[in-house]
Amino acid sequence: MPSHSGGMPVPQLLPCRRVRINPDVVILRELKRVMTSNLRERCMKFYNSLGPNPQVVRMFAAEKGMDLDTVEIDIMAGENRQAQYMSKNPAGQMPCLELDDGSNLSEITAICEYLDEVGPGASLIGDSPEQRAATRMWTRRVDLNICENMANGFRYAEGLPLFKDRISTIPEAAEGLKQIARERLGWLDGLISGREFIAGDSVSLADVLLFCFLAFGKTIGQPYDEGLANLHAWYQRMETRPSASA
Ligand SMILES: N[C@@H](CCC(=O)N[C@@H](CS)C(=O)NCC(=O)O)C(=O)O
Repeated sequence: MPSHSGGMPVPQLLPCRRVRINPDVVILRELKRVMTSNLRERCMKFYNSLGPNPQVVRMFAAEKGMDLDTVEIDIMAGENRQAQYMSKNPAGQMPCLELDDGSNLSEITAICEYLDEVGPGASLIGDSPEQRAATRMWTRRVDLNICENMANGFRYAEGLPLFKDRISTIPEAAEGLKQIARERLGWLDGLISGREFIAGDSVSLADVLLFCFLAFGKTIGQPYDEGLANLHAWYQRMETRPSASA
């Protein structure tokens, strides 16, 4: 065996022997993880509909290389507000992920975190506590400052005919909410200067979330300002990803 010690005495590895990992065990463990994730993928049922929220999960799953079994729900006809669907998601909102044990998960960031853990492929949340915390910080910034304001701006204005009998609406708040979303996009534009992705060096949940809402914004009279150079370049990069059409 060649020595890499440069003539120095090789230290005894005795204490480490107890934790040394057998490569066969590692391979078996990885095989088990992949097989389990494939099984989960097969059994899970994704309740899908129109709108940016389900799109976030579809795009996230596509980034992970997951193909979800999908059930379509007609939100225009209010199917999501009827007892059968509300027994899965009492908020009456789309989407929802039925797990293989029959339980249901809603709220898109929670669904994406779940898929990240059980699915194959690289993590879009992070591989270390620091990366995961950074992704969650940026995701929450994007969600609370931009997506939520855009969504409520829509629900209280263009979406009012659909939402007025479903939720409490505040039509007089619509323009202000849209204005806040625009301001926060300007703030984000400065923060992502020199970055390829919002939360770090690789694509994350924060990117998927914002991309889907900005794409939606273009269709509902809330296009982002293409003069925000960093944001616009980032959006154009995101648009070229195969997952963007999921
Ligand atoms: N906070 C929810 C938001 C879900 C949401 O607003 N979904 C929209 C579709 S994009 C919806 O269900 N709209 C129809 C309705 O509320 O009746 C989540 O994270 O899943």
